[in-house]
Amino acid sequence: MNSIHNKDIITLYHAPETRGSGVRVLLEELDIPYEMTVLNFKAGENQQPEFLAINPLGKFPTLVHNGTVVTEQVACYLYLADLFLEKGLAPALNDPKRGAYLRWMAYQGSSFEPAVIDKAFNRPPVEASQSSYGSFDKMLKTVFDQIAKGPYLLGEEFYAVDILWGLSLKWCRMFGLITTNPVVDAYIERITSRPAFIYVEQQDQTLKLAQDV
Ligand SMILES: N[C@@H](CCC(=O)N[C@@H](CS)C(=O)NCC(=O)O)C(=O)O
Repeated sequence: MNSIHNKDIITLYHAPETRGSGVRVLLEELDIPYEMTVLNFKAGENQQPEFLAINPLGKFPTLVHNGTVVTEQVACYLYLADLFLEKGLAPALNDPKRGAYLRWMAYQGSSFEPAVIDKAFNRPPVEASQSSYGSFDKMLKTVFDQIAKGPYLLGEEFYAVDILWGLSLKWCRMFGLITTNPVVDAYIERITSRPAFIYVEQQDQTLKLAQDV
């Protein structure tokens, strides 16, 4: 059964090499038709009234499905993987893995990202009990311990949550914000060597070159 029918229109408002890239990878992994509006955020196109009317934050990713606007990357992943549940990239509501799936989706946005941003800007750590992520080291160890169970974040099956983590860990490693280990490196490679990642990475390069002229 395919839950998309001819009238469904999915549009991704995208800028290359942003959090939107992972959402595009998910669209590719789902193998569903989608439209894309590419904006140049270095040129400030995301601050133009037309885009702000859709997402007042002017941020990527921004997704529109039949008029419903979804923003925040974690919400975009959850929305799409559930919308196309038959594609097997999210555990069903009654699947015992559902709790862990939601937990690791939420953890990326509510703990990992704030921790990494604090670190990137050398913000002094706050008392662990007052911080959404506790301490940076404990947060990262929690993620790495989960990855070590492998081969994917929730075990044997690849889910949308792996796209989220594979890409964000790759970027954070590239920017020197996290120190990985061989097991985590192998996980990042396992995820980001998939054809959908390679395709989106190549497409992003082309889009970037076109925007830089
Ligand atoms: N909390 C948002 C963050 C989105 C975000 O900051 N995206 C960046 C690109 S990676 C962006 O759109 N920056 C452009 C701007 O804020 O002007 C999410 O998870 O989607």
